[in-house]
Amino acid sequence: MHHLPRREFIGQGGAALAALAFFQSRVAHAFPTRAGEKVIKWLDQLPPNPVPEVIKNQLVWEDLDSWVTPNDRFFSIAHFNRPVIDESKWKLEISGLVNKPTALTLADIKARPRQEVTFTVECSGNTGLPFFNGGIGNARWAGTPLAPILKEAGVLDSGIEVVFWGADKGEIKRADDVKFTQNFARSMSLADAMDPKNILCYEMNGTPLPPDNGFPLRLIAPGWYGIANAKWLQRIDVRDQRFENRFMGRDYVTLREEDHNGETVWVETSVGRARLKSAPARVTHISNDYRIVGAAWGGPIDRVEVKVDDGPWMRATIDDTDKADFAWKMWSVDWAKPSAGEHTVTSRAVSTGGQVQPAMDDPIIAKKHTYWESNGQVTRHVNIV
Ligand SMILES: Nc1nc2c(c(=O)[nH]1)N[C@H]1C(S)=C(S)[C@@H](COP(=O)(O)O)O[C@H]1N2
Ligand SMILES: [Mo]
Repeated sequence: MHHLPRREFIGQGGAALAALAFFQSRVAHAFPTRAGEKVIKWLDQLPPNPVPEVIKNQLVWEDLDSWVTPNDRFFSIAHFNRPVIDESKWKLEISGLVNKPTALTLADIKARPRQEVTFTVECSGNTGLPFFNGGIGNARWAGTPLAPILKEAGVLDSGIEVVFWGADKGEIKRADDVKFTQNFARSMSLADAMDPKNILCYEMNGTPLPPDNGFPLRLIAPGWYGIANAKWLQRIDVRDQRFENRFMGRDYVTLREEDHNGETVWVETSVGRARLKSAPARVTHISNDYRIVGAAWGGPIDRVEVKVDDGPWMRATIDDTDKADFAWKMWSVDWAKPSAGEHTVTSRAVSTGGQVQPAMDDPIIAKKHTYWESNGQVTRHVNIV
């Protein structure tokens, strides 16, 4: 069932091949590597993953050598099962508060206008848990815009919320002990759902979506944390109330202590848009020439600064070959004559609006009591011999 797009691709002949060559050359050029360099493993390697069915294929930062993450190296998260969907039996239902409820086949969706976006997806739990720092990847996603589909279905005036239902399901046990089976779902306000950047996505880096990444169809919502990008879509449901299931109102809820006029206010919010972040990816060297390479994402990046131990912040060079608003930027900084022994490496991103990625002891991180939205500065440990 995965043949059709490939045939279409070949059918487009020379233009497609030229596009592929361009794509590959961009991938090759968009990463700060040096011929003959050696990569030094971080000392702080992750402990074993206690939830191997939920989190698969974490990015190994030291292996990061391309701007686009190849599909076979892309992480995946499944909170329930990992459905294997038969495309010939599958349809996307548009239901709820719409004038014309419909069901679209994959062919219907592929016949609609194509839109692509290079977008870095990060799980909002990434770097918030000791066994999880590779919940991130950058891919070129292709699909069709969501907004015209909702428009054509005719959202009623009472519709304020759009729920994206997946085919995966599992057992829910609430704090009040009520138990039931429920499909994965995430929602957005109608205004957020209508953003022209949102696509119903069927392609990842030029191939049909891999099963683990949502085949046959997923939402791609550029600028949002991973959880919003619902996979294995089977129904889009318009409603007249805010939707508060597990993944909107219980999990993926951030709890923070905020200050309001000198008083502490505890606030719970549903995880939404991505936050400004960066991380060191790896330290490389050619004999005594050391370099720190990393990535920055989650907002329009103005600059990245890097600190070794308690030294001064050093300005990194940003690789600007690839202009994509929602994709990570690679950066590098030369590390002159590190002394032998253990060192820490920390990075921070600064947005074009002057926002600085918070330190771990910044109140916005230090007074956060859940692991979601962990965009605090990432510190890695390295031993120089
Ligand atoms: N249907 C469904 N969609 C889902 C999930 C899921 O468990 N089921 N996990 C979400 C989470 S938590 C993340 S971080 C992203 C990860 O996308 P990926 O698995 O393609 O990397 O998918 C999101 N979409
Ligand atoms: Mo996630």
